[in-house]
Amino acid sequence: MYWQEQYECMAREDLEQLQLERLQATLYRLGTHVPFYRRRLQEARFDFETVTSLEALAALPFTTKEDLHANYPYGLFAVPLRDVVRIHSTSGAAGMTTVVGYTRNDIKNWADLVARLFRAAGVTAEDVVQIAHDYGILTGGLGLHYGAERLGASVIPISTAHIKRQLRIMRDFKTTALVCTPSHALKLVETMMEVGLNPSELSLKYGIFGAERWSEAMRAEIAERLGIVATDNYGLSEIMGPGVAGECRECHGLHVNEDHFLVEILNPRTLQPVPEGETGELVITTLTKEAFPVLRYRTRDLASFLPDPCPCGRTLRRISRIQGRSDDMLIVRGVNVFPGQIAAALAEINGPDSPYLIVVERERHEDRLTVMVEVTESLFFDEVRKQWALADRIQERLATDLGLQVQVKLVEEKTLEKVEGHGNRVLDKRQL
Ligand code: DLL
Repeated sequence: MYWQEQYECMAREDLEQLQLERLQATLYRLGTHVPFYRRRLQEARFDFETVTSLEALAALPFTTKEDLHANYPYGLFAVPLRDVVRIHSTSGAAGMTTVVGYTRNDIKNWADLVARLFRAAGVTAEDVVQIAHDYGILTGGLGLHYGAERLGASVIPISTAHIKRQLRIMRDFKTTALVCTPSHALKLVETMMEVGLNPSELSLKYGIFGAERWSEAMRAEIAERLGIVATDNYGLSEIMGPGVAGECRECHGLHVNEDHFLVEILNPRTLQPVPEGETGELVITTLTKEAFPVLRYRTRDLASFLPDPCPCGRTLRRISRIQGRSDDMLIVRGVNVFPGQIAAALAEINGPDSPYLIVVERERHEDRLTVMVEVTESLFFDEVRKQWALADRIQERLATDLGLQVQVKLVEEKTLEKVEGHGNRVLDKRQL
């Protein structure tokens, strides 16, 4: 049931010693190889000699998404590109994209950490693992793929398209583990009903779900309708991708891979630790990353620590499910979307002050993002062709910037004032 028992079940004292040594090495790497961090550490009057315990972390500077953007694309890499064997990225226009790199050793560690989460969920080398995350520049597909292969499972890299084909393959290839977002799993269940495929015709035993927020109610529904054990796993590209934390078969909290990541939970306003068990923002420091180490990265994801110990025997601390965000990021079909990206594109195309509203809905388990844009009276009553051309331009631009198909609806001036929830320009109608 373990993949790397010596680390997953390590005595706390030994783990903390290992973390300290790895933190020292990471700080050295950052301070000597990355000018941005050298400056930050100098500004904080940091002295390597003072890092004699993990408490030293509290005095170190934070890293934010804005820092990553300001150093686009390679400014925060700690090794020359010749040592980088993989590059991933999040969606976004140039300057709003996060670019991350991996050395060969980073890829090896990543595969092991993902193998841990598969193993913790019950998956073994005997299993047939079908991965329905996007196999592209995002970290989900390839990250999970390498981990499942490392475990020795038979991996089907089905990716996200052609839902009926996914089902046929799942039945014919006798898939035992389904890996995707929770909403994609529900979409599969619904399509099964439509095409008359009975879950008993499948060989599924495990569902390994992550990349977006979900609830216990969703877990119960997926588990029951597919007859599987459904576990949650969490990760983010800035830190590594999937494999940062994952649930064991207790299905009660996600074990953080603490030998590779140092996690703090802080009050997002005061940036001080929250009292034990309370919810705050996850702040993560990488301990082994070579190409793209990060110091105290503010993830903006909200969670709490769960009390020790876990009956599974792992000593790695657990966090709760992700309960929300401390910023306005949305996740739409597994893709991170910042309302600011949409605002910037609209400002360029339709003028800086044009009112808009972003509406996110989940219909038949599929997310839909619609951007409503107010246009001047003259255009609204003008030729339909001109309206279409504008809507097309916005749609194309957003598809490029976000990596996501978006619906664009042009509306008459002053329409949006009347829409409920307009205050923050985002109306998220999904019930999670
Ligand atoms: O979503 C990595 C991943 C892929 C994790 C596949 C698990 C499975 P990003 O695209 O950088 O990376 O998005 C990271 O997604 O900051 C969270 O807000 C959210 N997120 C990821 N996993 C979970 C989860 C991948 N289990 C952002 N529950 C993170 C809730 C999640 N939110």
